[in-house]
Amino acid sequence: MKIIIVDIAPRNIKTEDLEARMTELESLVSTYGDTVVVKRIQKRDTPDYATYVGTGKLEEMIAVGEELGAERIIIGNILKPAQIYHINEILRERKSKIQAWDRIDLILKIFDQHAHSPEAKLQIELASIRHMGPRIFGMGMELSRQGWGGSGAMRGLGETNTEIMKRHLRDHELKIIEKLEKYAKTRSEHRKSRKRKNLKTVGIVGYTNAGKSTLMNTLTHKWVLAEDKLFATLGTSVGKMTLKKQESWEWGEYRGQEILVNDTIGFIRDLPPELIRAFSSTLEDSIEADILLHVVDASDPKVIEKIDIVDTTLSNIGAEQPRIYVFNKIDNMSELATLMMREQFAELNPIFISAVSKRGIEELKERIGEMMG
Ligand SMILES: Nc1nc2c(ncn2[C@@H]2O[C@H](COP(=O)(O)OP(=O)(O)OP(=O)(O)O)[C@@H](O)[C@H]2O)c(=O)[nH]1
Ligand SMILES: [Mg+2]
Repeated sequence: MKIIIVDIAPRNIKTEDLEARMTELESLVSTYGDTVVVKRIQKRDTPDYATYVGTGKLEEMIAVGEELGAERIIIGNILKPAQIYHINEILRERKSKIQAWDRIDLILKIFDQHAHSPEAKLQIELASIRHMGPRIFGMGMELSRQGWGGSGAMRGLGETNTEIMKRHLRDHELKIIEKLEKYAKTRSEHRKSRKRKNLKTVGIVGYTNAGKSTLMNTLTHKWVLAEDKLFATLGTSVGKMTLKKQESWEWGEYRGQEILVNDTIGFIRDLPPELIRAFSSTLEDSIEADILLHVVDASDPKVIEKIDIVDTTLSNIGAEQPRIYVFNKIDNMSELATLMMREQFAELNPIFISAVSKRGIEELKERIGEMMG
């Protein structure tokens, strides 16, 4: 499908930041299997109250998009319910076949496309209800404000329908939460039983596309899907790794120790907290791991920002255990660039690896062994 993407940016934004944001939005679009045909950024410091992007700009883009056969316009941020409503109104009035999504709609669709387990599907359904719900309530307000449905008795009808829809959504949400709680319970029982067996666990976390699943495969010789897509992983998978037998007596008691490794969903900037919370049972496995490997794509120009987003998300979901910063994809970088990064990020004490070429993997395993000890 052909897509229009549009966003606004403050007038003083750095060009590289702007490019990184648009590139990420484009990657999301192509991950979903679509193609960007029109791409625009409007420089303005505050979003338009009614349509986020200025209405004139919006109409102009829609016209260009229509000529090119676009079928969807995606706004690169989370919109207020009234804004998405107004944009869709404009499209309806034009009898356009274009449909409007915001960035969260797109992320949820990708989640949906990649979710395989019943648990992941439920989590996405919950997240969608939380994202879409306010739009329905917002629309109800809009309807009654504009006096749609006539006057008197009919006016009340619009509001009553909203009430019914609200209640229906809430009931549905509760049912999903109940089902998810069962999965969460099973997970917690599994964790307890692992604890009884004294099995230690490592959780792999990081920004989407950092190479978490590739690292999981390298460490555990498992075959988890790893690909150049955002949110390739949505569920969790567990594998076992064995720490190499070491001559060193210092951590000799962990000789040949088996450790469980957990791979899970990645993070991305600007995810609303209620959406992250929908994935809590999946994320709990990581939160409860003995240590975390925070995988970073070291070859990414936005590395600092992405580390910060992941660390902030982790602290928001209550993950506090010791972590190892794993700077991945060094095969993509020059020796000099890696050396400079070592200095720049010295206080994080990172380990530099390539999950693909397997450079640095032994050092990583040693560090894991030391930390488990
Ligand atoms: N050059 C290079 N590419 C890598 C390395 N590790 C992973 N990749 C590539 O990066 C892309 C993403 O890898 P994944 O392992 O799927 O990343 P992920 O963090 O699990 O991503 P999501 O599950 O989508 O959040 C794939 O195309 C990998 O082949 C590495 O060490 N070097
Ligand atoms: Mg993955």
